Amino acid sequence: MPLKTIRTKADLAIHGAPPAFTEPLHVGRPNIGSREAFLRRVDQILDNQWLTNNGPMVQEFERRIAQYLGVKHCVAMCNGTIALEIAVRALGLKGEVIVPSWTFVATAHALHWQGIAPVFADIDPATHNLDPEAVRRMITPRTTGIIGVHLWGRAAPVDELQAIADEHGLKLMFDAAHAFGSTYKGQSIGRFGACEVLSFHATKAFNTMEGGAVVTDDKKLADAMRLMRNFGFKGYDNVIHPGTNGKMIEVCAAMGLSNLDMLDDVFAGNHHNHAIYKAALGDLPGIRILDYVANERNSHHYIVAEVGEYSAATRDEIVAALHAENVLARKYFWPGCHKMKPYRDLFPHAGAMLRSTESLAAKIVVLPNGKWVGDAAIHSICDIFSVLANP
Ligand code: T4K
Repeated sequence: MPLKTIRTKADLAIHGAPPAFTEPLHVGRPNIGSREAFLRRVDQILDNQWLTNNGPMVQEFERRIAQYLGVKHCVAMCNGTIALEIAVRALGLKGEVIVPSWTFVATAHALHWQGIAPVFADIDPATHNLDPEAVRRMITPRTTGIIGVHLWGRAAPVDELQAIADEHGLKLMFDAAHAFGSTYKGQSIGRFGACEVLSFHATKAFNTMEGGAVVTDDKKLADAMRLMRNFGFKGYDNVIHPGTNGKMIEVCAAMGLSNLDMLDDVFAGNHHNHAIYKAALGDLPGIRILDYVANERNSHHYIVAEVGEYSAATRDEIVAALHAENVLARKYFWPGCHKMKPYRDLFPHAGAMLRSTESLAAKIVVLPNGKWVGDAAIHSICDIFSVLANP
C-alpha cells in the first residue's frame, strides 16, 4: 500500500517528501501459483529420485505446453538463451542473421556467441517490432536467416517476414520469450516460422524459475535439438552429435506445471492492471501507453509507457523520480543492443540504419505489473507520473 497521497510536485520524494513505498516495487516480481501443488510435485520428485535428464515431470511439462500451444513438439531447456542458441544451431544458421536491436540482449548474444553476426534491422515505432522493409534493406549474400522477436508479447509481422524469408531462401525463427499465451491472427504464437523460442524466466508472466523451450511442428528439428540439449547422446555411451547441456530440471518443470494452472488468473489480473494504467496515463501530454491488439490474446505482462516530447518531464527524470519513491521502473531495452559494448565495437555505425530504435530507446519506461501489484499501488504510480508529465 502507498504511504502518501501525491497531488503536487512537493509531495514527491525527489523534492524531499518520504517515498511512497517502504519496500521496492519491482517490474519482474514472479507470479507464483499454488504452493501446495508445487510442493506436492517436489515431494514426488524426491520420492522418484529422478532430478533431471528428461525426467517424468519435464516430459509432462513438454506435453502440456505443446497441447496448450497446439504445436507438435516442445523441447524444454534450462533457459531461453540456451534454447535460442540450440535453435540457431539446429537450423544451421551462419554468416549473418537479421534481428532487431530493440530486444533483450540475449537475442543478439545467441548469435554472436556462436560466431554469427547479428545484423540489426530497424523497427516500426508504432508496434516496436521489426519493420519488414528495414529487414529487406539489411539482406546481403551472407544472410542465412531472420530472427523475429514478438516484443512485449505483441506478434511480430509474421506473414511479411515469412514472405521475405521465402523470397530470399532464408530460415525464419522467432524469439517468443515474451509471447507465451499470445496469438497472431487467432493462432497461438509458437506455431510460426521454422520454430519459436520461449523463456520461462522468473520475471516472465509464466515462469518455471529458470527455463525455456523451443516449439516446432518439425520432428527432425525437434529430434536434433533433443540430442543437442543432452551432449548429443543417443542412449548410453553413444554420442552421435555435438551438443551442450541445455536440460530443464525436474523442479523447474514442477514449478511450470503448478503455474500453468493459474495462467488465466495471471493474464486477467494483468489485463485489469493494464486498463487502470491506460485510463490514468493515456491522456497525459506526451505519454502513450502501448496497447495490445484487441482481438488477440496477450498476457498483458508488460506495461510499456512512451514519454514523448510533450511531456513536461523526460523519461530519465520520470524514472529517477519513480526510483526515489521505491518504484523500480525499468528502461527496457535501452539503449538497444547495437549500443552495448560488444556490438558497438563490432558495428560502430549501426545507428545510422536504426533511427526508430534510437528514438524509441530514449522514451521507454516499463512499469510494475503482476498479480501482486494492487490497484492502490498502481494509482499511486500513476499519480507520480501525472504530477511529473503535466506542466
Ligand atoms: N529474448 C528476450 C526477448 C528476452 O526478454 C529474454 C529474457 C531472453 C530472450 C532470454 O531468456 P532467458 O535466458 O532469461 O530465459 C530480465 C530477465 O533476466 C530476462 O529473463 C528477461 N528477458 C529480461 C527482459 O529481464 P534483468 O537483468 O532485467 O533481470 P533482473 O534480475 O534485474 O530482474 C528484473 C526484476 O525482477 C527486478 O526488478 C527484480 C525482479 N525479480 C527478479 C527475479 C529474478 C524478482 O522479484 N524475483 C526474481 O526471482 O533481465
